[in-house]
Amino acid sequence: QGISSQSGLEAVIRRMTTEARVIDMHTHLYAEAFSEHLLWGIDELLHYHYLTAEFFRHTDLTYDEYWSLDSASRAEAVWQTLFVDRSPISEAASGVLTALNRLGLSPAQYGRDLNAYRAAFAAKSASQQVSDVLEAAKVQRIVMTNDPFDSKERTVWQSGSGKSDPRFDAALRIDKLLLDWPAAAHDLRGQGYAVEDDASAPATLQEVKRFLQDWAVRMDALYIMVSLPGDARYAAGDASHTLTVLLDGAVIPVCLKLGLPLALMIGVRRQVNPLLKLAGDMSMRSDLSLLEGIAKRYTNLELLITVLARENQHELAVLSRKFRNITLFGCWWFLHTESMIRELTEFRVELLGTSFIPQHSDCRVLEQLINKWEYSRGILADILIHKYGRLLKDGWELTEADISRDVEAYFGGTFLRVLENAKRNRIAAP
Ligand code: REL
Ligand code: ZN
Repeated sequence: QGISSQSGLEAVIRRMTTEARVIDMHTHLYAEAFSEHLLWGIDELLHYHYLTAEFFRHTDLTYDEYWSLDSASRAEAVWQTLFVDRSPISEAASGVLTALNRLGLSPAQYGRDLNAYRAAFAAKSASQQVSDVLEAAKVQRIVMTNDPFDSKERTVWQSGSGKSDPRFDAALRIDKLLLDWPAAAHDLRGQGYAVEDDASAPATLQEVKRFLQDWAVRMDALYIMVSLPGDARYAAGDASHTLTVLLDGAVIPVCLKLGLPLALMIGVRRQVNPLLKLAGDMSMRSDLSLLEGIAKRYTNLELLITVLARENQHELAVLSRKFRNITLFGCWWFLHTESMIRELTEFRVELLGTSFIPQHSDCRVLEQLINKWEYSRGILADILIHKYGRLLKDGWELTEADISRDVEAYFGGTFLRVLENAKRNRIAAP
């Protein structure tokens, strides 16, 4: 159906962006089979690490006092400090209210009594909540973060129940392998892989490949992922540089052999304040020559890339124009705020059209899917209304089918295409 007016255009874009069923290509959510890995409910929402950091800006508690509290008392402390004693206007705090409201727990009705919300959550089972939240957030598939160095997670995979819920896909996460080789080597030996301390030994690289391949296949992983500090380097030809040796000698060959993209999340500075635990990580500017070096050398390797520093965003969008094997994704972590999503998405559309993945949620608590996706849909809609509006003004005939195709690409199609490209590029590797 043709679209002839700006108001008609606006209505179509709002409807389509609101209704599109999303593939969330990076989260820290888990299927029920992973039991305690799946975080959900009001208490988890409240002591999410984004809110922990905000809580400490106000509380008089010491770090030790807070960490010695049990989960329920932490949630109460955060609720009192950020929601009762002050207004929850930060992105992370207001998001909790959006999620509650969309789940039918309107603060207008439930007020400021935490126990009222708790009572409503207590009536739910995990499996019911997974279904209800996916429905409310209109998310069709979720990609987990699956760590073969986590012994509890390994047990789930080894028991064969890791793939029991088709709504959850796996991603093989290998931070420990690439960033802490001595500890990873120790772990690998424990898992039956004969690796030496010298990562560059050919027999060791062979075993690392076997490890990666075993896990990627067991998990049926959609991609292999690592998050890197901003100063990580790619030092082609330097046999003493462990990160490069492992990438060239094991990780990238396995990606190419199995037809899997390599996902790099670049620009995290871990544990700037260790007293904050999980909330203690920070962003840092990245040297994107690592990405350039890899993209240039491995033209058949599909790269899914996000960077954490605002300062690197424009550069990454431009670099993506230079390498068809780079697909930029998401507004990560401290960039997952209304103003940053707007800024980043606008110039990404301008520089990359529909050839990028505007958002992933990075949720750690199930219900966050609702608020994180709602904001992103709305902002993308605002931007598209403006961009398509220009086309309309210039006489370009637009149909609902055009818009539906593009919206689908943004909410999952482009990601699936990257997966297909990677499969097509598969090469016979030793
Ligand atoms: O996957 C990652 O490395 C990060 O997204 C996480 O470490 C981070 O804590 C996450 O909660 C951010 O949104
Ligand atoms: Zn993450």
